[in-house]
Amino acid sequence: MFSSAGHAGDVRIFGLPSGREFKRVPVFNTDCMVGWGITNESKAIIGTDADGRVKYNTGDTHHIHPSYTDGIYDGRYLFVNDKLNCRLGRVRLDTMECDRITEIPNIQGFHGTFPDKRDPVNPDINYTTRVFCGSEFSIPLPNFGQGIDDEASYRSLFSCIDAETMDVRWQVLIDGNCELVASSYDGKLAATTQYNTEMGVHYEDMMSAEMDSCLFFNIARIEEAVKDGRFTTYGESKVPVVDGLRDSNTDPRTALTCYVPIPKNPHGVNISPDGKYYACAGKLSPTASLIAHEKVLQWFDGVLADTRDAVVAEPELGLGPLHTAFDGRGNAYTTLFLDSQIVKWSVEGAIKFYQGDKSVQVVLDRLDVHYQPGHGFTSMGETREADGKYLISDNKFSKDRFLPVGPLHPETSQLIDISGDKMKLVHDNPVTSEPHDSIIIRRDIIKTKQVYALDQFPLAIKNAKESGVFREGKKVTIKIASQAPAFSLREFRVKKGDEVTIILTNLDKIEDLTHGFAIERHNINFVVNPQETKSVTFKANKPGVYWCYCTHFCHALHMEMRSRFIVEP
Ligand code: RUQ
Ligand code: CUA
Ligand code: CA
Repeated sequence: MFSSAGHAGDVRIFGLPSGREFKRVPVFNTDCMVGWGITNESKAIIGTDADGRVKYNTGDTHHIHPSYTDGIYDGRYLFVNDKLNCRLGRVRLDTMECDRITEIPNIQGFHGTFPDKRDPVNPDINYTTRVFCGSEFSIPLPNFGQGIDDEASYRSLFSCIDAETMDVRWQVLIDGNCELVASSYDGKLAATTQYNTEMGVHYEDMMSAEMDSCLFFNIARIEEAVKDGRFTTYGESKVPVVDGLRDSNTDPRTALTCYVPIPKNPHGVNISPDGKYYACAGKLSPTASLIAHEKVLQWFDGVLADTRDAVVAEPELGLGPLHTAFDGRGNAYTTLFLDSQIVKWSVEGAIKFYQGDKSVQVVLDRLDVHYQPGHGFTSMGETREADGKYLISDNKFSKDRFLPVGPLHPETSQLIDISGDKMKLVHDNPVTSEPHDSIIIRRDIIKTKQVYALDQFPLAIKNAKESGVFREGKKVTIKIASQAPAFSLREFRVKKGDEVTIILTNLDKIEDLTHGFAIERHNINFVVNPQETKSVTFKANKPGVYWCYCTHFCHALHMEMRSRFIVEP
């Protein structure tokens, strides 16, 4: 299970069904355990300001989704959003490390995100090449201080990022905002729920309407429009922005967007594993709205007159529906935040009921969870191979459930067996705040590298004999190797005022033999895994002797694994 860790800014990896946490992968946070935000290599990924400082060292990760091939996770990448600083991060699944971060222009509140599953026109591209990103908060465009009081002109954009280059490909100007995002299995559509079709700037305004929308994007047409030059740009951004506003898209046969009305301040949108339906949870409405993919396509073909007719069911489920998951056997599981429940319902049953057959049983089971679930998700549930084994309810509150640990409580992750007719709670465990959203991947899909290759790193030294102190004016480069239980240099000297770059290569080849490197009173702390190379750059300002030591327990002589860093006055 891979979780986005909310405002902790990282990604977490858990084993199932135990719920044991294996690893945290820093992405938008600073992590002194591995040196994320400290080493030059991680800073280059995170992005730096003109002074070489990390531009943002906080983040808020809400959603995490892997790349797909043929509608199934392919083990290449995980994509994770940062709502706080509008960035998309990418984690490589072979090393489980973040390798790219892209900041998206023209938006605030980047919330929902979802990779596409195939190309809408080219049948050979049956894998993820785009990542869709919704923006929840509307702002003046461009946002340079003009138009602050012209609240009616605030806008949100829907963005598309290239999954490989991580460049922002295009954006769509829309009415309303974006909440959660989903992508279709045929690659033709992306969807986003909208809770603020009122385009309110004030809290009350956002809840004034009985109906909001699920908004659909016609990907092929949007990319045609970009190719034909039918776009604008804002401010310094070069990203093409096409017009997806309601009034500009009234002719279905040319429309880029389709607004399907649903009640009220909807939250999650999740597509069923057969690719047929989008389930939108009503949040302020006790319903889920089921929208048929085929019907939305019919509207774009000019065959379906009224967009509301794309809704094929709207079962009443309970209070505060947030997210829906599927078991691959025709059942849906919706989290009810206010009722603290998971409700299991039949998709076909709900459709029949909506068509007028009031004898069908729509709701099949309810299970209390503890307490207030946000996301619920099933094993392989967001793929064509939803296996119907497990559902996890990630609950926002644990209250009295665990040993008290002070005012900040852990949250509760509850494992539910969904293989039978009735849901069965089989395990629960505390989780450090805040696992926001997660996905469960079958373990045979994930193939990791356990040891790096030395030549992956251009700065690597191949041999301890290459280590030394190399001076160029006031710039000093120190090349060191670590090999248990010693660093290749016992001491290294620089002068006050030097700009020092330390390049450390771990020459140990054995799996799991990680070394750390920290310098007393210099705020430097990072690890190098077997055959890995990392570097740090800093100013030597304080004359004196400073011990550098290995922080990662590596050997019986781990304590002795240290060197002197000497700054001469
Ligand atoms: S949203 S708890 Cu940020 Cu994932 Cu629904
Ligand atoms: Cu090397 Cu501890
Ligand atoms: Ca609303």
